[in-house]
Amino acid sequence: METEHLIASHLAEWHAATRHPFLDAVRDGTLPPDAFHTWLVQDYRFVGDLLRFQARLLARAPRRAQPVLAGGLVALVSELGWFESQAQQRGLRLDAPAHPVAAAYGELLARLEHQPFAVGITALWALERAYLEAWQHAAPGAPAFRPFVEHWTVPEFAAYVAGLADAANEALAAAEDAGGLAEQAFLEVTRLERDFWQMAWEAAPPALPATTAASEVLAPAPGLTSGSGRPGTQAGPAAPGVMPPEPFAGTAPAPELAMGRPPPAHRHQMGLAARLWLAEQELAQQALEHPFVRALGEGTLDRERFKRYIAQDAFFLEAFARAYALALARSADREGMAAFFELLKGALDELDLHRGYAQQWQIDLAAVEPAQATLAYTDFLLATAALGSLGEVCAAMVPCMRLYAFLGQSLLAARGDRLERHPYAEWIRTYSSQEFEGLAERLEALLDRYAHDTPPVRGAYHRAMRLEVAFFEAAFAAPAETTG
Ligand code: MP5
Repeated sequence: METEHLIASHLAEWHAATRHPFLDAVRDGTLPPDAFHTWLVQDYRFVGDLLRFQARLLARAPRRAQPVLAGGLVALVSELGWFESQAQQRGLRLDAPAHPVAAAYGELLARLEHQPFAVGITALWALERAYLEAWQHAAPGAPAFRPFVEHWTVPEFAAYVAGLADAANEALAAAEDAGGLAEQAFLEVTRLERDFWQMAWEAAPPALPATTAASEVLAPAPGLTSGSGRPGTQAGPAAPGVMPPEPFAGTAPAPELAMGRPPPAHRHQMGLAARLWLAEQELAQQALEHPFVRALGEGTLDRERFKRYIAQDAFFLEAFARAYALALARSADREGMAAFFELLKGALDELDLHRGYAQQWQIDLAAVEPAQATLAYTDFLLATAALGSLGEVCAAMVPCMRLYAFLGQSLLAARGDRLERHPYAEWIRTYSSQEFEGLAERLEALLDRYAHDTPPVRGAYHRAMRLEVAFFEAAFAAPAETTG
């Protein structure tokens, strides 16, 4: 029996597995925080179980099924990291005990290890295909849930599911006597998929950190659903304490939870931008731990240093905007032009923010003398934009966006999403905002599109990362009295 035939023969069950009020609520933004949190925690556990299952399935896979299973396995490891950073950004913990439905799913996977390969690969295809269709059903998703919808609806994921179908069909054709067991496994998967949504939908309030209100846990950043350009400056709501209803099982969050959020990695085939960012985690951490950034996050940075930094940053941003303009001019297609146009507009908006700062903090932007570190960066950017390939230009520009999104999101998360009476709240809000994350992702998509994994591209990305750290270094080292 073929995979498509399995779905066609059990349409009602399939429908129940892939359509659920949970998914409707993801689409229209009405999903209760508890339901989302429960799903996130339990699905993280599930993916852990799936990883073990898939590793064992790969160990006994026929030669032709190895590539798709191995590729998926690598992606599952990064998916666990992605879950961790999504949870961290939302201030959610992932270490709750298994719900009976998640436990039952884990048991099914364990049982399948003792069944023919054809049965295991059919079950794997079914559960991935169910997720593809379920999240397609929720698309495009309310802004708070969009990263999740995208995660399971990108073309790479659909291609992965198609690859699993091929492997399952080949295995089923080769082992005809496994058909009955495969159909049974397919039905068990569909039932558990339905139960999984239902479990989350009916969730009792999950364990939350003591300082996080349920209403705050959904959005990675304030202003997320405002759709209003720059986030406002008003303080977030005071969070009433919510005590965990039961003791946490397992260990405290691992230290690597503080790692950079990988860009929306196409989990089943990590893009170049995602790989470049992962390769630069050391410099990303160096930037996050830099005394300038740390003091900025804690609100203890002295005003003169901040003013000086803003003045230099305004100078830098003008060059950055010009680099976008050069990239726009060199785009071979309308899509690229439109994307660079929007990014250019984002950079100009950011410059407006600096103009606002300049007024508020009495900085004369016209009188800014660029520092060495600033000139090193702008010269590099403009030279690359003028002479490099379009892929190299993207590689030179992405670090600025991705790093600042990372810094903004990390600094906000470190403060438990609260910025009342913080002198640099607006800076943190800007760079932790969904809008900024969207711009970073947009540029990363252009990098994935135009760049190849070549030494000049890697070199440009790495150089920009180093220049970013040097920029903070200069801002911190600058004598406080000589503000620009
Ligand atoms: C998947 C999932 C898809 N994450 N959770 C459930 C309950 N079913 C299917 O697996 P993957 O590997 O995350 O795409």
